[in-house]
Amino acid sequence: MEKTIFSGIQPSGIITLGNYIGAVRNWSRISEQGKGIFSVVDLHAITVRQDPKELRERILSTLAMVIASGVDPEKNLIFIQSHVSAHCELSWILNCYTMFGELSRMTQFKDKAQRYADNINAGLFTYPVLMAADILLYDTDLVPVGVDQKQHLELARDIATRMNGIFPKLFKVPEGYIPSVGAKVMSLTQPEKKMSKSDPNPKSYISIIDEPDQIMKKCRSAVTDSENRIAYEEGRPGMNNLLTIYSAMTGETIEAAVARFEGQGYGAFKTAVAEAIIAGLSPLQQEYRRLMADPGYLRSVYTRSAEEAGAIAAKTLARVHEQIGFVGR
Ligand code: ATP
Ligand code: LTN
Repeated sequence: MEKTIFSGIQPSGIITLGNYIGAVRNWSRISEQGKGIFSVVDLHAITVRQDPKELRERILSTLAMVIASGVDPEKNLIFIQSHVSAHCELSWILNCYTMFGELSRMTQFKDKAQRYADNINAGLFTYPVLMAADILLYDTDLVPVGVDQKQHLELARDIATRMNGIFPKLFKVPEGYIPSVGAKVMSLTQPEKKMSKSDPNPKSYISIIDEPDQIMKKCRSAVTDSENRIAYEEGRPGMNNLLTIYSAMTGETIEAAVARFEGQGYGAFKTAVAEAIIAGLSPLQQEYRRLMADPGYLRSVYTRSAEEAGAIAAKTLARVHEQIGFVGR
């Protein structure tokens, strides 16, 4: 049986090198093992305030970036979450089988509640339940994500397992797929924090559409340390992060990269990291520009994908309604 792969990305900024290495580029790689269903999760994005005009533009540019990153729209579905209403419908049902205490333990909620202290809305709290609905609607086998989503994925598995205990075989329990290198790319300015596309400081991240000279500048000013030795070691988050990025972009192991740069200064190393990023992103950037110039094509991808995804999701939702005791339409 062909595997189903599902993942999502928020249109909350421009896709960063962290999103790309940790998640999106793996979408195309593992979707070769089966059917990929990928979503631009606009419903998740509004858990934080968004400007409507910017949000609309970002939903489309995020979709284009996903395609440019290698996900083939002929073989996979790439849709906009709000176009498939079953996500909200299943989310409500799952809410009733999710405990307040479980959601209170989610570290992303605790972090975001601190960061957006003036807007701790109920959506921010129940965010992981909507994510569970996204995954469970498609009887997903594999969920490619960065390590920051591991806790949410565990919760989705817990909800599925709990409901299966009440309603036998209701859901398929999904597995995560977290890459061995680059599952958590760190901020360039505060390397103890993860690189995040909604970081207010653009120097902290590399967006996948940054120009070569911006990439060079950001890498050269990345925070490291004063050890002046290129090595992957405990307690050196800035250095370790640059080595991880280099390894992820070139395919060379971290050990081989350390050997290659032995005895060289930070300047030469940072330049080489920037060059590896520029070379790796260049084909993607060309494809992105081509796609953005063709809104009709993007529209055809998200319309067709939402139709197909909607049909699968409707079946799952009907199965859930039936088992929990609702009256069919
Ligand atoms: P936001 O800053 O708005 O919270 P984000 O940059 O954290 O967004 P998401 O849209 O929440 O990005 O995540 C999309 C995917 O990218 C997820 O699978 C997530 O695990 C992965 N991801 C996000 N940041 C990183 C990172 N720094 N390193 C590796 N993977 C990441
Ligand atoms: N919460 C994820 C985005 C996301 C997702 C999903 C990932 C929403 N729904 C379903 C995998 C599967 C995040 O990256 N913050």
